Amino acid sequence: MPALFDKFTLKDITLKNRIVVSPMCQYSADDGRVDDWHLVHLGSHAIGGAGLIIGEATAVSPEGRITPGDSGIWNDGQAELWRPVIAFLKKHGAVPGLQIAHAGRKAAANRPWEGDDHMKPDDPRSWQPIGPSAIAFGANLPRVPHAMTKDEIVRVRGDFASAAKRALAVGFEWLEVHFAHGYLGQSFFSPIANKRTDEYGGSFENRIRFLTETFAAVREVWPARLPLTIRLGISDFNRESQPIEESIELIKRFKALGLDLIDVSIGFNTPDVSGVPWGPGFMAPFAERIKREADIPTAVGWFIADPAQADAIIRDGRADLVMLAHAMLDDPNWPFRAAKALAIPDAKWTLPAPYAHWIRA
Ligand code: 536
Repeated sequence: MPALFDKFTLKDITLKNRIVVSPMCQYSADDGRVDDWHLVHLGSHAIGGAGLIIGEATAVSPEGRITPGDSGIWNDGQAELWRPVIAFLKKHGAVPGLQIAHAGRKAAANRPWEGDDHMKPDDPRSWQPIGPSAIAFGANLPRVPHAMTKDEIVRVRGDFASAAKRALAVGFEWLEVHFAHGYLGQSFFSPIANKRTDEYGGSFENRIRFLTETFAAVREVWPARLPLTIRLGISDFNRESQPIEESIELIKRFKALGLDLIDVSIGFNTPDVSGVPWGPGFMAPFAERIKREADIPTAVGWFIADPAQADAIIRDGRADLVMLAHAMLDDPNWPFRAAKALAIPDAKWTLPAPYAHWIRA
């Protein structure tokens, strides 16, 4: 079995190790436009030694933003601004990836540090959220979404494909479609959020239709030589959630449509997350089951911070990649720290030469 610091090849892309910087919303873009904040934030992780760095959930349309500060890729000008970020990541040995997203009924929220709740509907910065059904998430996100028409479903599917085309044009080499955390894609799959009575709701076949059609539209424009992944919320860990067996069947369908890897995450379609078995690496056993039953490479995250645990997840074959978020903010040089902890030879060369040459050990 490989280990944390072994290479990983998927399609034509090889990562120098199994450490991935998970997409982390910065809520710091102006009209979807990334800037020097994103360059320094993501650049610090390239310096730190991560193999793959995935840019934050980036909206495929203006109403798909979680907050007014989300990055967007619904026009070419926004896409162009990623070029310096991509160039820096590549120059320092990290593969540049992007997560494309639509927040659905969880859209039009305040930045977390400004309330983490829906903006007031009469706030001039706000907009009408959309979703599969006119059912609010609840709690801090009480706004009732507009139930999407079929024309809107077709439009958003096209928005995802256009976003993927732009991501490719500016040089991203890895693309992740966000179908987790109660956002639009995942909310179509969830019987909690989706009560439609047309061909996009009800049965398993109907609830997966928006996701499979959207994924197929993205795969059509994203080249076969580059990895295309999905972050899927496999369960809400409550009685109303779709069963995990349905998620595994859906992953098999995605695989048949050209999915290269599944990034295993949680549903979060309701504010009540009391059933989630929280703890460092709690998703790893689910990733392992999916890897085995759907026969597909997996990535897994959630509170993984201990190098020995990250290494064990790879060595035990539970996942092919580990996704780190909080741990990377705690220490952007986490890969270097992990290399030392795991007694990797020449650990200091996890860092670029201008840093490594100073380090004695
Ligand atoms: C983590 N989050 C994920 C986000 C933004 C908000 C925080 C995303 O995917 N864009 C999270 C997910 C689910 C439950 C708690 C925390």
